[in-house]
Order: sequence, then structure tokens, then C-alpha cells
Amino acid sequence: MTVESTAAARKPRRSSKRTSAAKTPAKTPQSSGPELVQLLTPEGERIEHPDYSIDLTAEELRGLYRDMVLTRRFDAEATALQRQGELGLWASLLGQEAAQIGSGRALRDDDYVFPTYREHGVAWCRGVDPTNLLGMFRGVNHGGWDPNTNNFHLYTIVIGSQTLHATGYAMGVAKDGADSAVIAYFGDGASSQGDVAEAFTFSAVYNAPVVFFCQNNQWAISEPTEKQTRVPLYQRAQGFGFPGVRVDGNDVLACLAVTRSALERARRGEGPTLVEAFTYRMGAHTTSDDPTKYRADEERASWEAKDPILRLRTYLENEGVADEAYFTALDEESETLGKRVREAVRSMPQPDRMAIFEHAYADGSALVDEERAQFAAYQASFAEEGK
Ligand SMILES: Cc1ncc(C[n+]2csc(CCOP(=O)(O)OP(=O)(O)O)c2C)c(N)n1
Ligand SMILES: [Mg+2]
Repeated sequence: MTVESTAAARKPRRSSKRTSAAKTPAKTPQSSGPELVQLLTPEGERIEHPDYSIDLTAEELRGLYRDMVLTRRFDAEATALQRQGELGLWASLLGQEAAQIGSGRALRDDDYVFPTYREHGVAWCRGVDPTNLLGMFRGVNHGGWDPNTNNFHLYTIVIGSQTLHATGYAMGVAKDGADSAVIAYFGDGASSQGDVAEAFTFSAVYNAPVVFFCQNNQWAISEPTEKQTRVPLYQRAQGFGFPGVRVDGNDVLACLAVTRSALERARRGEGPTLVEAFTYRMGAHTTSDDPTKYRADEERASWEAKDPILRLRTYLENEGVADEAYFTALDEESETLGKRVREAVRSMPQPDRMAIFEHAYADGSALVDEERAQFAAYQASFAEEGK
């Protein structure tokens, strides 16, 4: 936000009559300008940045492209499955592939990830099988994977709370003397939560090796970012005493470079960094939402021109890094993935009704035992009635 627009936003309104202009808060974020770290323009042109450089092999570049394409394909399949009644709900990551793949590929195996409910691309990078993400959305399990297998915590729906989990975990990593890092994903809306402010405070004071990766996708359901903040989100870090950086969240190279640098800083014991990945939620908040009720088609269209996958494809083609045969083979791989996901979802077994009582407490609880017994008796009553 510019100084002028901040002032405009604070100016008292002269008339009590609400005009449409008064309803629309001043625009906070800029999507370009010197503060935005970018290494690949929307036109697919490679540019340099004085603080962030990256040098990838042809294979690594193709790998990033493949990750984004397969993640988008998986996401489209999940949306379709919800529409077919196979999933109760789905939170699409459409448009956020570069932010997630770039940051996800910056991680080491021993780093630990605390995601929201939308980090399907990061899950992919961690090696969590995409079908495992769907059980919870189908309502047949309570998580779907063992977090410690891939150092990828379970999806977290309580907005912002995972930033505190990540901070506590990172403080533990530091106490262990390990040089691994922790990354917490959250959204622009979550940045308004007290949990996030507490996580910032604790991580700064304890110099915790954590990267706060905020995907500013411009919307928190129907609330635009400018209703969450008077300053660009990355600038919030300054008040807590650690660096903040805004990266083009649709530029996979920049997201990789910036996250890598923040993780290295954490490993060196220099504490947290806030990365604001400036991106856009191309789809609905979830399949239960209808964004046409609160945002204009032109907005989406303007972001389509910045599509993260198209710009990398243009670059790969222009540089001769990938040819037609490569893209055709990837299309086939995408279709195979879609088919595998469809089949896996449709054949997921019905859940064990008693499973909800498991894993609530590591050492059990008298109250949970009582509830388990009550529920078992209730279930058994149906069998009795049938006799
Ligand atoms: C503590 C809490 N408050 C409210 C909600 C309801 N809720 C679910 S998603 C959401 C918006 C989150 O927006 P943002 O942080 O920008 O993430 P995005 O969905 O855009 O990825 C809200 C308010 C919740 N899940 N948890
Ligand atoms: Mg958001």
C-alpha cells in the first residue's frame, strides 16, 4: 500500500451515505514494483534479482514443471470427484501451484511442514501420496497419513493455529541442536488471527528456526486482503523483529529461491523469516463457495495472464529445455494420475465407526473411555432391534 492510499483509507467519510466506493476499502497490495521478488516474468522471461539467484539444471526445471502440472491435475480431479458426490468438500489450490511447489522443493527431507488444508502441492513435494489427502474430504478417516513418515503434519482447519505448532516444534528442533528447519503455511486471512501474532512473537524471541510462508491469495473466503491489513503483509515481520519478503507467488523459481534462502537463514540459527507469496486463488474458496457472489470476473482474468504453469512452459519452450514429446508424455502421466485418484477414492473402505475415539489422547482418558462404551452400546442396540 502506498502512503497516499493509506491516508485515503483512514480519511473520515464526509457523508454517512454509503457509496459503492466507500464499501470498497483502499487497495492494499501491489502486485509489482521493486519489493516483489521475481525471477520469471508472466511472459516467461528470465530476469535476475540482486538478492536471490538460482541456477537450475534442465532436469530440475522440467521437474518443477511436472510437479505443478500433476498437482493441478490432481486438484482438478478432486474438484470433479466432489461434484460427483464422491467427496464431501474440496479446497482447490488452483493458481497457487508455483507458491507450493517452489517452497516445497526448497525443503530438505528432515525439515518439518505444518500445512493448512490447501497445501496439496507441498504434500506432493513431501511424497505424501495424493490419494491419502482425500480420505478426510470423503469423510472416511480423521487425517489420512502419519505426519512423521514424511515430516508433513496433518491438514489443519483451525485457521492460523499451525503457526503456533510450527513455532513450538521449531523451538524443540533448536533445543535438540539439529540444523533442520520448520515451515508453517498460512493464508492472508489467517494473518489476522491472534495465533499468528503469538507465533511471530515467540519465534522471534526464541530465535526459532521457522519460516512463515503466507500464501496471500487475495481472499479469505469472501473477505479481500485489504480488509485484513493496512500494510503489505510481509512488512508485518519488521514489527516483530525479523525479516519479511514478498515474492511473486506465481513464479516457481522465485518461490524456490526465496524459501531456500529463508530456510538457510533458519538453519544458521538466525531465526524466523516471513515470506509473503503474492498469488491468487483462481477457484472458489472450497466447493461449498460461489465466488461470483463477491468478486468480478475481470479480476480472475487478470490473474490468468500470470498463470504459474504457462509462464514456466513458455520459458522451457523458448530455452529448448522441453520438447513436444516431453509435454505429450506429461499429459499422459496426468491422465494416469487422474484415473488412479478416481479409482482410489471410489474404492476407499467405509470407516470403522469406533475409530473416532482412537488417537485423542496418547495415554487414554476416562471420559473418552466412557464415551466409547456409550457409543458401542448405541451401535449394538441396532443389532438388537434387528433380531
Ligand atoms: C479459527 C477459525 N476461524 C474461522 C474459520 C473459518 N474459515 C475457514 S477458511 C477461512 C478463511 C481463511 O482464509 P486464508 O487464511 O486467506 O486462507 P485461504 O483459505 O485463502 O487459503 C475461515 C475464516 C476457521 N476454520 N478457523
Ligand atoms: Mg487467502
